[in-house]
Amino acid sequence: SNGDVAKASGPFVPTKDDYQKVYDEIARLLVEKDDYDDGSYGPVLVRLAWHASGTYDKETGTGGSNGATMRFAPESEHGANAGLKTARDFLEPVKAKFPWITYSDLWTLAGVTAIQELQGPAIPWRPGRQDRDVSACTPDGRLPDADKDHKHIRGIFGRMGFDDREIVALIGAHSLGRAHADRSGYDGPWDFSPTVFTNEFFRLLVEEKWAWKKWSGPDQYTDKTTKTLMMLPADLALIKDKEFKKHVDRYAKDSEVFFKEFSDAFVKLLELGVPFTTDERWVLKATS
Ligand code: ZEM
Repeated sequence: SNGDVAKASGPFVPTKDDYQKVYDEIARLLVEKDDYDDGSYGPVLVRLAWHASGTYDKETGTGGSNGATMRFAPESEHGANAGLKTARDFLEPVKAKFPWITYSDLWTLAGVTAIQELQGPAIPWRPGRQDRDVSACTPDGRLPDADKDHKHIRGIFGRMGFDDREIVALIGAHSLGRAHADRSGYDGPWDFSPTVFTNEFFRLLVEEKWAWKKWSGPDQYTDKTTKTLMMLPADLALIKDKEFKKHVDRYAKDSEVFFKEFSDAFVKLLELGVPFTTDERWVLKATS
């Protein structure tokens, strides 16, 4: 009938099921492509979602996940984004299979997928981001430096609109992944299970003794017990600052509280500056 023709030729409006298919494809590739780093692209996908979103400036409304401007130089060349091409390239086959999804939605959804598949908290997510062109690239310097203190951290995250509690919760993502000498210059994982989302980052931060690593690379800390783990100067700022430390202690003690507060803060991070047209968020189903 004519009705069917009109329906078939109308604009494709993806549903929750369509986004679940994208989620499932990312999850499938995470398992299939396990010959990378500690066995998962998950951590670098989380970092991509964070660096795509963490450029937000609440005063000007610029930056944030809406736009996916890290596709373009100069943003792709910013020092902070070194190594994230790995994550963007990982997602290209997904974009090819589901061309209707914007890069901005795909990159944030990939961060959500990675956290859930690596046994982290449920992260409610919604689509609606639009890709923008090179003119929307953000200036360098909006992401935090690893060699700075609590004042720098509060300044950077305050510009996005985060308070102390949210800042500490978010940096708990360092439970995942590692630093790479050929990317940031730093080297090593923060904990013993870099492909499982846990509160171990916080537990180790307070329970382990951290000493300067003796090496020719940038100043970083190593654990006195095994000398196999690392902390950035910015990570140590979370226990040197009294207000930050309160939250580190809470999260070290209680994984459930950390999971809940991380989820809330990560949802907020991924939505900074996005002109959504829907209030509804979905928790897409994890594979296990
Ligand atoms: Zn990170 N991060 N980050 N971070 N990050 C690295 C790696 C990862 C800081 C930082 O300088 C660095 C948040 C906050 C902050 C992840 C997630 C999140 C690395 C190592 C550095 C240097 C990069 C490399 O060499 O590959 C600083 C200074 C931060 C705040 C003060 C927040 C917030 C995050 C998410 C919510 C993740 C998952 C990684 C691991 C990436 C990987 O490839 O394994």
